[in-house]
Amino acid sequence: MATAMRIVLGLLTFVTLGMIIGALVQLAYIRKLEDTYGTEPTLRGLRGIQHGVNPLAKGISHLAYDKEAVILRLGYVKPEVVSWSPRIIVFHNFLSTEECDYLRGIAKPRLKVSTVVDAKTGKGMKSDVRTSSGTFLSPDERSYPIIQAIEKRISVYSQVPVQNGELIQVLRYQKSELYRPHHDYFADQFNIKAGGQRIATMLMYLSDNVEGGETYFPMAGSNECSCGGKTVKGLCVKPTKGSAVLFWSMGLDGESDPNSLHGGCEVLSGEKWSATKWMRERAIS
Ligand code: PD2
Ligand code: ZN
Repeated sequence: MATAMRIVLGLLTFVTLGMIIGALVQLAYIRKLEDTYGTEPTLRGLRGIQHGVNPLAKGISHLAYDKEAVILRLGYVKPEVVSWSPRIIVFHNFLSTEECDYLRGIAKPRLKVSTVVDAKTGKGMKSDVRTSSGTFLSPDERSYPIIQAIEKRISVYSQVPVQNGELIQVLRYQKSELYRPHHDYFADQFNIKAGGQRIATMLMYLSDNVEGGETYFPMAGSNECSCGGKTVKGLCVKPTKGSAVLFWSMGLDGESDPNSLHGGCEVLSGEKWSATKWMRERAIS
């Protein structure tokens, strides 16, 4: 009898220990997965999206376990070269919905009427060249994981190091607001002191349901397109939430490219939100 009891107790101990070890192994595995993605809500959100909605995810399910692939949105971002001279490329699905809403959310409480740079002083001044409202992200915000992911993505797809990028500027255009055609490169010496000339711009669209508000390149080809409801010659990129347009202010010859002239067409209805990353020749100290 005593022997039978000992056998039963031994078996019970064995089963209980097995269950405890199994649970610990499972916990460690979940922990490891969390570490791979980061534990921030953003990356968790990205993981969810990576698994679910996009049919491409079926063929690339292994990417959902690769942090780098999540940051770069591999399998989602779709590049489309729309012009070679000036050099313009549209990246469809560049930002997730969550990233767009996050950028708008942090910018909204501190929007101010946009300014243009005074060539003599380098200071911002109000102008009818640009009637939007906007704000720059702060240097501190650059350390947030979601912003770091966006900045890394911009640098990889543009091949311009993160350190050469200015702080992201978030813009809001309401009905009848616009940004008249201009060059992003500087015409003065003052502004190029730190980091040199602006060489490229990544413009990311953060909202949908906008009528008008296209980004317009008058020197890109001779097709016709609609800019703020008017038919114009050139290339117009529609603001679609999550997509981005990268254009180069510098030609392949290394000189500023006057054909990179571009503007933000008048918004006819809805609110257009965008985020701009200007990139320089060198690291900005
Ligand atoms: O928001 C735009 O569409 C736009 C158009 C032209 C933004 C800029 N330029 C810019 O930020 O340089
Ligand atoms: Zn511009």
